[in-house]
Amino acid sequence: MGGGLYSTTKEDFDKTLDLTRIKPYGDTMNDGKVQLSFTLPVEHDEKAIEAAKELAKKMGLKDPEVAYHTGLDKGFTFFVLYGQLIHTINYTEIQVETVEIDVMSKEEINDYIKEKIRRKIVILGASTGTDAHTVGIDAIINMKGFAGHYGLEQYEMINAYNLGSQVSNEEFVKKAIELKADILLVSQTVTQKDIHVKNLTELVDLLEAEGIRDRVILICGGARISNELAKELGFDAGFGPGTYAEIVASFFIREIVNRKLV
Ligand code: B12
Repeated sequence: MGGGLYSTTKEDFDKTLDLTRIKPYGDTMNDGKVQLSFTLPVEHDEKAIEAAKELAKKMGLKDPEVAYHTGLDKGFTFFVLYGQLIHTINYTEIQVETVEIDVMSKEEINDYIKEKIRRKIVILGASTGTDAHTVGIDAIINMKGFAGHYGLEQYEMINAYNLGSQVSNEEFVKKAIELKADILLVSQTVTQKDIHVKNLTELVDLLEAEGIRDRVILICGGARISNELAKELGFDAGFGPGTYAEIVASFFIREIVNRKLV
């Protein structure tokens, strides 16, 4: 019966994985299939749908299809499109700066502090500026932790203070001085118009102005924070999604010892 419309077998599909030329995977290797969504500031009509397709083509999508469209408000239309990306990238040339950490358990962290630091360490955390998102910083600090990983408040050798959200940089620095904090943990979730960059840079400037930047380990985190960005902004490290208390603690306890801040 072969040769008909439905006679394709697995063998007919491209299976070549070339890491120097990778593109998105939909059903089969190298098909380039992607889904994307965006809003255009125009009325919801046929012309808008055509405009969305044209834009998708300019983005490098072959045969774009508008799978969903809806008027959001007067003069705004939302689209979901499918298409095949024509571009590839060389995966073997990509270099990412991550924090290389040998992650310790809660018990190992407490033992390390007892043995090498020989006093409790003080941690101060907050979601700063206008940022109202608390779940990230709570996940790291609050006793119950996140996804089965206890937060820093559970650690016998750590005194953790969580100031919550919308804490001004001034207030944060004031508290850091008052508590003689060893570690500062800053969470930034909202990145619209690069507000996080402004906020984080301002904090570094304030710490420098108070003469305490070198006396603390300064760490930030959030869904769109990378170690690379954090370092660029003058932080010691940055952590993104999937971070747990023990990961960041494994970093900062070693950093305290390495920098002789004990
Ligand atoms: C819950 C939520 C809210 C709640 C927050 C309630 C609260 N008490 O936190 C409310 C309703 C208040 C809210 C408001 C807004 N939100 Co909101 N919100 C979310 C939502 C749905 C979940 C965020 C969350 O809790 N994630 C779970 C935690 C565990 O993840 P996480 O923060 O990434 O944390 C992990 C890591 O990043 C890391 N981490 C985080 N912080 C730190 C800090 C340190 C030191 C370390 C080491 C690690 C670390 O560890 C954590 C655990 O692994 C997201 C969408 C989404 N699904 O992600 C939008 C989202 C974050 N919100 C968004 C926006 C735009 C807003 C508003 C501006 C909306 C508006 N127009 O009013 C306001 C802003 C208010 C303000 N002033 O900040 C955008 C942000 C876009 C951007 N990149 O800027 C998102 C992505 C939604 C979207 N797709 O548009 N939001």
